[in-house]
Amino acid sequence: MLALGTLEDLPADYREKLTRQNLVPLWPSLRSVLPPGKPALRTQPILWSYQALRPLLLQAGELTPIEKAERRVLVLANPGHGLEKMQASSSIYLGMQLLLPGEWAPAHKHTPNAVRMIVEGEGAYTTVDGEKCPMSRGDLILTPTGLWHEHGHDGKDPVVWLDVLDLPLVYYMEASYVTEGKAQEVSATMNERGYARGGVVPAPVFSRSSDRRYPMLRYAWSDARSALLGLAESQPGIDAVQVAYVNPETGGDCQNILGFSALMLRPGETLKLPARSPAMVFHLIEGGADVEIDRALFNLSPADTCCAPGYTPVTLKNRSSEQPAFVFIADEAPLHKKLGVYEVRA
Ligand code: 1HN
Repeated sequence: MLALGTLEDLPADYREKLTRQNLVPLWPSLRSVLPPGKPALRTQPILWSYQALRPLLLQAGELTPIEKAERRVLVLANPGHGLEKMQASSSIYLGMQLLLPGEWAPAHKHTPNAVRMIVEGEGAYTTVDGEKCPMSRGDLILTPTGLWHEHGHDGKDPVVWLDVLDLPLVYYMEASYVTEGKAQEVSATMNERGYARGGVVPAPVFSRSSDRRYPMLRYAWSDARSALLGLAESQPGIDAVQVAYVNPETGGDCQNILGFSALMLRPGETLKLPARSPAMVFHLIEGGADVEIDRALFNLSPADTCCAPGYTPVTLKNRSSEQPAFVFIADEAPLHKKLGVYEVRA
């Protein structure tokens, strides 16, 4: 590839004239915005150990009352983007949130989409669009763009969950903002019960289809886990024992920008994922797994979280030859597919 002219090749007075007119020559920067063959990846493979972050999160509970935090979160930031950017990847934000017994995180709605993956503790709930969603380990709760949400806690022990948002992308788009509100009235609990069996959906008065854009807000871990075990048992030849969290009315991704799935690594299984353009996040729900990303090797224990840049092959390995391991995955695939830049490399 031909070497292009640099800024220094240009006379200083010419460069000054350009700057004064808010003009920039493209050629000195062309190779860096359009590198050959593969993008320049800022996202680094990073592991956030739960054992290391948990005491710091609990300490935040002592240092900062909920009224002074609104959301008490330690952000899982990728140093490749600069910690202050609060990004795990180009489009994924991750944070570990702590809610203590009796605390309340007030209602608001915002343009970025969020999901919560519950990590530990019982008795907390989040109310989304009037639906009260109880939180237990492994449950996935959606807070799609524009829906009111608030969190409460009637239990006895601290509750922690992993927040996954498309905030970096929406912020980059200059489209990120919040609206504060008052406590919601609970109008429904457990709407998801109507969708608890694949293939049958609520059809009131025979008029199929819900008028809700997000008909299902809570995906119980007990259901996802038994779906994975059932899949492993009924289809022993399947490449990957994986289920996607989808909109049960459309079968499509459950949110617009990020995709979510759960993976079971069978005892002794090693799973090689091809290099794909979207970045990915892995959060271990149960068991023990090794994750190899480029030259990085992470040994995940339960509640550990790691991220992989796009265009990079990933190998997942169950450390146990007797027990399955269960992994929650978030990725940027819906975004890449909608924008037409999605790639899988052999
Ligand atoms: C948010 O609304 C929550 O509602 C958590 O719990 C984390 C991070 C950035 C922007 C909004 C929540 C968030 C957030």
